[in-house]
Amino acid sequence: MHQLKIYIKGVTLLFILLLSSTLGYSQLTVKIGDTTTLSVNEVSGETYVWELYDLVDGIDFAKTRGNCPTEKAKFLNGNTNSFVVAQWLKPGTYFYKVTVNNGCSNNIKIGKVIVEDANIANVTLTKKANKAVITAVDDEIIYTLTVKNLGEQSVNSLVLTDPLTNLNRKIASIAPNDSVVIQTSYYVTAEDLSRGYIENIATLEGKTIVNESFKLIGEKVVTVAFANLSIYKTVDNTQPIIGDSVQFTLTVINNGTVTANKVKVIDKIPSGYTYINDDSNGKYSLENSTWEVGSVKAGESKILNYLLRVNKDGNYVNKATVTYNSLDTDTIDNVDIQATEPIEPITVVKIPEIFSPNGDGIQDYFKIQGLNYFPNAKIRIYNRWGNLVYEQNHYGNTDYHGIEDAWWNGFSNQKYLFTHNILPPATYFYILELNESIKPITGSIFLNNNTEEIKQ
Ligand SMILES: [Ca+2]
Ligand SMILES: [Ca+2]
Repeated sequence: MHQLKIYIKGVTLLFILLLSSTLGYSQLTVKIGDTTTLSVNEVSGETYVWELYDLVDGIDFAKTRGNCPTEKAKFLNGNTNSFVVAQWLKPGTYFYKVTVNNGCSNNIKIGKVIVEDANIANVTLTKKANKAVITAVDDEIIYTLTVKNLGEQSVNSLVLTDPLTNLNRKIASIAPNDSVVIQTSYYVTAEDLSRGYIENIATLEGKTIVNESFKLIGEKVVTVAFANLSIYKTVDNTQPIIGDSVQFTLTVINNGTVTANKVKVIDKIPSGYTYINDDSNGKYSLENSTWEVGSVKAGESKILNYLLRVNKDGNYVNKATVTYNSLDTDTIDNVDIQATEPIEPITVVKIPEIFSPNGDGIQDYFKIQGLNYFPNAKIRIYNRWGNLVYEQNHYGNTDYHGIEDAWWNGFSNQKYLFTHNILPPATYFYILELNESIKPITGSIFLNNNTEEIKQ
């Protein structure tokens, strides 16, 4: 027979306990969520009944059945063995009692358990996106979801859902101070672009070790931004000579705040020109009339030069349009037009009818105005009997021949006619080829050494 005093909430209770010498009194301090194995020595033929109490004021343990609700504390694997596993679900002071029956009499043992509060459900869910801004349909956003257990107990039966990315992931358990990282991705749609943002909400649902449900929201908003491309088209000569070449220059500029990807310029060469070459290293496709520019960062510009021959007729208005794989904030500047007004060669080439190679500084050479447009011009000059007296490639090209020798000075340069004298005054006949694509110009030039007779 033992007398035991147990102090609860300042009230002294006196119990008369009937205990065998093998059973003793004990006191435990545990944390909420903990499980505790309780046991007595097992003796063959004995039966055991364990009970839990949370209200003990004035009760007689020997006569009162366990009164603890299961939401506060419970046995996990039954209560009729020599050992049991108790789980403590709410803070407070509890008692357990085991009644041992040896076939003749009951012996009971009482124990006290103080359950302290603990941080059991400190779970966080964070969501990050690999980009803050998306710019185009099919952009991929990778979301990283991190679930952390900052509490002191495991959390269990977690379900993480992220409807936008079709994520539905079960996580069995996360131990204290542990975390789980899950990545999920999403491809941008046209609807997202027109909305201007993408809001992605993930939800984490789970249970604490004491079976309390919790729910967390992880949110991430990605905004939409568009590039602003513009194109400028220039030409090095707005009044080219037919048959000559002109260089067009395309400049694409991104005036937006984000990179434009898959930038393309459509530039169909109109019928008034024939393509010669370009400096894009193959990025301009004549067949598709397309310059594949690629990516253009904010503030960046890309340039293409291409050379065209001016045809005798056709459309000389040359248009270029720039696009990329998303919307442009301002499409007015995405098109530019550049035209030329080609000139007939004959209108720039002015051929005199007379020259006087007498060294007086006036009309001493057979100079042809406008030949600077035709650096590859060829001339052949014949006398009245059809004999070739002078022939020159790059005629009038002072860069090629120098000032002295660029023009005919009245001497023959044909060996069989070579003399130290100027050819006799007469009418000579020329054939002038400006370039390969223009019909040769024929005419006559009067060589006159008599200054008096030269009329301006
Ligand atoms: Ca634009
Ligand atoms: Ca002269």
